[in-house]
Amino acid sequence: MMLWSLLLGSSLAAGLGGAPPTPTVRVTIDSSRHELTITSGPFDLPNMAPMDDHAMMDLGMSHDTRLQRFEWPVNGWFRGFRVELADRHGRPVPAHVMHHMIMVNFSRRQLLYSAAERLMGTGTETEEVSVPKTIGVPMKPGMKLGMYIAWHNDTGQDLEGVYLKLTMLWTPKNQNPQPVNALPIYMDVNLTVGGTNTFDVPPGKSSKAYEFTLPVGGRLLGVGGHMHDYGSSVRLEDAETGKVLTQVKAERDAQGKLVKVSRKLFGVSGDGLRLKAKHRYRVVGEYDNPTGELLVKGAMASMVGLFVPDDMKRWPAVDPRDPTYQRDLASLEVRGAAPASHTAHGAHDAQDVPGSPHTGHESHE
Ligand SMILES: [Cu+2]
Repeated sequence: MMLWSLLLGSSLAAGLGGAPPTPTVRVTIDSSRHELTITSGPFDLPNMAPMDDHAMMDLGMSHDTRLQRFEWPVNGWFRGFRVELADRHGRPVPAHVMHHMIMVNFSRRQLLYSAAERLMGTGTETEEVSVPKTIGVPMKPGMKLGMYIAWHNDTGQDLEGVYLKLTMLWTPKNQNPQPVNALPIYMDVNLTVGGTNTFDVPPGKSSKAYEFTLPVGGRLLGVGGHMHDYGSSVRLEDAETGKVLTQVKAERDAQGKLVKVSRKLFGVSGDGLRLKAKHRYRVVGEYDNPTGELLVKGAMASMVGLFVPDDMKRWPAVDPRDPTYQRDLASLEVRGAAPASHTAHGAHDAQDVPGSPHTGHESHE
């Protein structure tokens, strides 16, 4: 609380000079409440046009900040977060000004991909998220994290010296019984690590699929999905039997545009959805495009969830020399680096959709 007001005070002073502020990130620990506070800013956010016009997305009306790095400081399990925004006068800023925020954990690999873990992602719709204390994402001091934010200020006024305050809840190492290790899992139908995950959608019904195996078995506790307009569903299948294991469905309006994507919870205390090691699975995205036109790079389809591995020791290690992993790092490094990068993305209109998680692989900006 104290730090928060100090930071606001110093930004007020710095903001008067006219030069754009240099955002920094600070981490404070509240050991009694088991909360970390990540304070990022100040950011000057000029007012922008509303983003209901999809064409504006193409023009890069919102875009990512550069990656801000910090180290996770405590031993325990990450179990939730909340986000608050304030301007340089300490006045609350509407939460939707933060379009999305992605947290990357460079110290751990993703289960499916040779890419850094996306520890969390949040969009305009999620201000507060937590899981029961019986589960959590295992974290160690010194883990290298990085975050980036996409702002979209459509409040009608320029905002100066905006700070994002992210509170991360953790469960301490000495909790008894210890939480079950639950890690993010990301399954995309068309991801090129370090590149893009968009694909073309022909008129009518179509689908796109990606097959994978897991190096360690475990259970899925719940899943959500991400699709764009005209998406119908994302499902997970047993690729060896063809059996559908779970799916999330799009709620669409009369024109087929995405309203929201459903979620599935398998119960944190139950067995969840069991997935076996070295067994072939398939994630499949279904589209039904009524426009009669090919939508070039118009689609994404992915499923995200929490996965409890049977053996944490068999979680694949980061291989810093792997070219795929290096491409992922390079793509993160250039985020927000050059204004020119804001011209190269496809139309995107799904990130305001509730239940549409952000994974940090999208070229959404
Ligand atoms: Cu997308």
